[in-house]
Amino acid sequence: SQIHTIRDLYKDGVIQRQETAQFPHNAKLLDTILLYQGDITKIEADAIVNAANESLLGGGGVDGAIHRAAGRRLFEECKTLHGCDTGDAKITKGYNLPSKYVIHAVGPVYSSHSAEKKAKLLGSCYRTSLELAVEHDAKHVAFPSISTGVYGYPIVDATHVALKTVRSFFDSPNGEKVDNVLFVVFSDKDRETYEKLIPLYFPPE
Ligand code: AR6
Repeated sequence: SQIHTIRDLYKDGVIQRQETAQFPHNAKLLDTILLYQGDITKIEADAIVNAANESLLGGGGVDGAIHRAAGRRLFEECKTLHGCDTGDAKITKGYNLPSKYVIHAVGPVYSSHSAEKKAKLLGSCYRTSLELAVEHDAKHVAFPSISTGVYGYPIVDATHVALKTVRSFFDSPNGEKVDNVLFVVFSDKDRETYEKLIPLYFPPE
């Protein structure tokens, strides 16, 4: 498998770039969290999460890449949603993407909120996205690092929030309805951050 599980992290810690990635089947506990370095639009999951803005009408970064890869029909469906509040998420079909759904989550602009408020809003993006995944029976969900690009959230702080929120989701009653969460990172620095922090929230047995 080209996807790296926590078990792999403990083995060698080396993540290779791959053009496409697929979720492995029959995930066990340690395989619930996966890390992948590359382009999220190439991932075949049930749902990929988009780091969108309140308009839901596209932009740069991962949002631009997702809209380009999904095609015009994604934009047309997004127009019918009438935007989305920060900290919330809305779901669409995936159109030309390998994934069935796109969950459009709106992360906080780092400079616009108090420390406590922005962490709450970012956590809410992850939690709401996972609840939407459950409602649509999406069992394999891929997240980019929301808010850490244009929106300026420092990667270490944002990764703590992401991992803490996903961990509490897996510990909640709905947790068993999602098989895997794949964190998709672009840069080496982001990958190293996730490699370092994942074991804090998902320790080996
Ligand atoms: N696959 C995976 N990750 C990516 C990709 C990709 N194809 N492209 C970029 N990233 P950003 P934000 C990483 O700026 O901070 C947009 O204009 C990127 O390196 O995309 O939440 C929206 O419309 C970074 O680590 O999202 C909003 O206006 C991470 O994805 C605004 O930017 C998130 O960076 C949202 O800003």
